[in-house]
Amino acid sequence: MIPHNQWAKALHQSARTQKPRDQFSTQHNYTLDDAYSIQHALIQERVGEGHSIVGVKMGFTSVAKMKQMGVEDMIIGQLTDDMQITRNTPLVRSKCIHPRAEPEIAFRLSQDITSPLSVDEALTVVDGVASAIEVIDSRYENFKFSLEDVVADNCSSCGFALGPWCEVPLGLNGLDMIQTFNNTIVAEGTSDAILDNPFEALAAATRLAHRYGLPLKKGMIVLAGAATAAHFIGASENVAVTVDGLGSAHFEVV
Ligand code: OOG
Ligand code: MG
Repeated sequence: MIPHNQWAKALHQSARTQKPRDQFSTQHNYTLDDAYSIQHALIQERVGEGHSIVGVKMGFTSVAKMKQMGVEDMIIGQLTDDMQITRNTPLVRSKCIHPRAEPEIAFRLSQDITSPLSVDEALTVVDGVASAIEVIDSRYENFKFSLEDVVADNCSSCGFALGPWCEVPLGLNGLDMIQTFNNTIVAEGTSDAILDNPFEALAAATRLAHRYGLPLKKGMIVLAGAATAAHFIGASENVAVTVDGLGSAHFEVV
């Protein structure tokens, strides 16, 4: 029997004390269903602190990310309100272990979603699209994990910043995505890197959310997954992501 709650508390403690821990998979065999149960308990730790769930994030939707992390399946994690990085709430480097930033696209849901959607259907349940930066910060030593380990750890979620919400375009193909640290380019890619079409990531999010019982409600955010490999964040950096036609997301590291 895998002690889901105990592992969730351990992961939460690692995040709150900035102390990375050993992977569970090196000592134990556990399933993806176990991993999503642990993730659920981990999110309940945050909810217990007074935070609320504001969306989901897809992971490993690009070949660049799968290669960087040595993992080959799509995953889904959850976003809580305290993860949002804004002008007034910058990323505090000392509250992270080994944070990395990656360029993403965000969707805002126009309605509650209760069943898996096709790509064509997914296009109709969104009322805003934005450039986004995701900050990931694995709670495992050296950012090393199995598929189950990373799912249990809420897919390395740490923070996210959004650009301005834009009207939903007819398509999101062929958009250049550029990430800079202090105005120097650190990663460049295109939106096609995200499953050939970022709306595919949204459709996949509806499938995985349904499969694992994650809420998708009107007004929630869906991050489509990074278009390029992620980059380590140092001290005092200004991080920005620009997506062609969608403007920029940015934040300060303090
Ligand atoms: C897991 C999270 C992956 C993405 O955009 O592909 C992810 C990790 O790389 O630690 O967020
Ligand atoms: Mg990501």
